[in-house]
Amino acid sequence: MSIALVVPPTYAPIPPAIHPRHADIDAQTTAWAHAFGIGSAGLRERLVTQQIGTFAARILPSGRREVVQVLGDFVLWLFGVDDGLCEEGALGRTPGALNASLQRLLWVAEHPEADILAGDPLARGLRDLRARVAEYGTAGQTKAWIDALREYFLSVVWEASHRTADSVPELDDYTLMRLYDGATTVVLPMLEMAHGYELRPEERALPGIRAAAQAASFVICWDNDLFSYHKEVKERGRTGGYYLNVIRVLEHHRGLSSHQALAEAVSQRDRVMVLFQRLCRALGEQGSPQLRQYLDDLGHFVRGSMDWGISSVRYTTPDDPAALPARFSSTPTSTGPVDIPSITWWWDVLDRLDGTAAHRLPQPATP
Ligand code: 3E9
Ligand code: MG
Ligand code: MG
Ligand code: MG
Ligand code: MG
Ligand code: MG
Repeated sequence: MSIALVVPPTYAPIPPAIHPRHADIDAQTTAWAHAFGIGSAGLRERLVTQQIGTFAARILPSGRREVVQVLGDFVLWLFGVDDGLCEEGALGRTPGALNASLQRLLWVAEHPEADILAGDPLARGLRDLRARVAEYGTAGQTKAWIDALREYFLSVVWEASHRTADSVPELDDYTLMRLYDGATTVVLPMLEMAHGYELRPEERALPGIRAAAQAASFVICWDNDLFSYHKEVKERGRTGGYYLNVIRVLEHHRGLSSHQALAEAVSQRDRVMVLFQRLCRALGEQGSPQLRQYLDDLGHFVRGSMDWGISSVRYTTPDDPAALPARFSSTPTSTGPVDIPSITWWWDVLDRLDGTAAHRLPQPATP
């Protein structure tokens, strides 16, 4: 029996917010899960208590109502895949077969006309989500969403290979995997759709914008690793004894105790949160209105994930409560770059943005 980890209040420079229709959105996500029969009956009964629609309402506090609903239903669907197929199911220990199943789902997302998986609840749910994404998004955003789904699927197969081998990836590989298998990148197109703008390709490709989006993903995923640690350790019975989060990675590869690993993970996420804020400030000063909206949306995604993470029964597990913070902190535990080779370029980008007074984002050509 391990000693319970007490997760401290983490640094939150972004204020909380929630969509005024959050209660309806949450109720409709529950109805959607039942209508499409997502997950086994047991998994579905758990998922519909976890306020996943409320989570969507926190991510998009001022988003278009219909798109917030798409996001709520989609996140529930993602948990149907992540919990049901990857973490609790037999496929999670057979990466090749998991990949085959996920590629079939991807085919449905890309070609909803295809006559496959007609009776499969996850495929039917995905067809519905695909139709709604195409209704509220542009063709470019629909493609971006499908491409992000492919990235997510690729990363969960990578994770399944570690589960199968009962291995723990090193921190740098874990980071690369986690920035996709946390499914944050599949949410990004919905931020745009919910506010009726579309980033220009040259804006999306800017190093600062890529770094800001990835930094947001990092904070969201590290926070999840802190807040879900108790659940993940506790659920080992359901997940065949395997779990993977940054605390386990730091314990395993650096020989840290769980308390030391927790402190190190908090320090990493605080450093990236500070970086995220600085990137947003530097980019926002010169960016287009849609770019400023995107940065604002990323901030709501980060803060909404924190507020949902400390309050959903998914993580609080009231029958055996997790020691989660009841509030957040206004100061970071540390600042400065995080020593993970794959991501140190984020700080180089910030230095360039801060150091280049004449820096200008590309503007649309004037006719
Ligand atoms: C997260 O990792 C798995 C995703 C499928 C969660 C779906 C949520 C989002 C798309 C928004 C991002 C929010 C996060 C990362 C919660 P993991 O560790 O399997 O999630 P768990 O809830 O089991 O800790
Ligand atoms: Mg997972
Ligand atoms: Mg999980
Ligand atoms: Mg459309
Ligand atoms: Mg987790
Ligand atoms: Mg706002």
